Amino acid sequence: MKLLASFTLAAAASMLSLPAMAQFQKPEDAVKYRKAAMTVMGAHFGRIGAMASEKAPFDAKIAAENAAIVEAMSKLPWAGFVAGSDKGETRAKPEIWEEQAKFKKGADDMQAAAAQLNTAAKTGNLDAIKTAFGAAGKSCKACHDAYRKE
Ligand code: ASC
Repeated sequence: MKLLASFTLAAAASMLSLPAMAQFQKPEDAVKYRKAAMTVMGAHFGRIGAMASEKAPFDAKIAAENAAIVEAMSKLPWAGFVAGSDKGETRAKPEIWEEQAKFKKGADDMQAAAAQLNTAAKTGNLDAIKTAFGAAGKSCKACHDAYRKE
């Protein structure tokens, strides 16, 4: 019986996506979580950006490592946008919770762009990386312009 229960639990857990498993005690924890995810994503995105803009020497292996992290991180911030977390230490605009479909589309577009950047980085082709980096940057900016306070 115990065994069956643990199998059932394991099966249920495996159906949950990683971001959905993020649970928060209080809204401030959700704010911290999403900011942390964005910060890590931005750091690794920036390392690719330095190569894309030729401010840093191009190294295909480093680009690929960073793009894989960006893609993984791109899935995480969204679980942190829980209801009631538009207050406190956040620049998130209330529109996020008023325009959920539009916000989700922006989030989906960014995740797709991050996946494409990762695909491009795996080819080791700098031109492909530049193109994908530009598109990904636009997808970041679209939501920041619409949903982030100055
Ligand atoms: C980054 C970062 C962002 C985006 C955005 C793209 O590296 O921290 O917020 O790229 O500037 O336009």
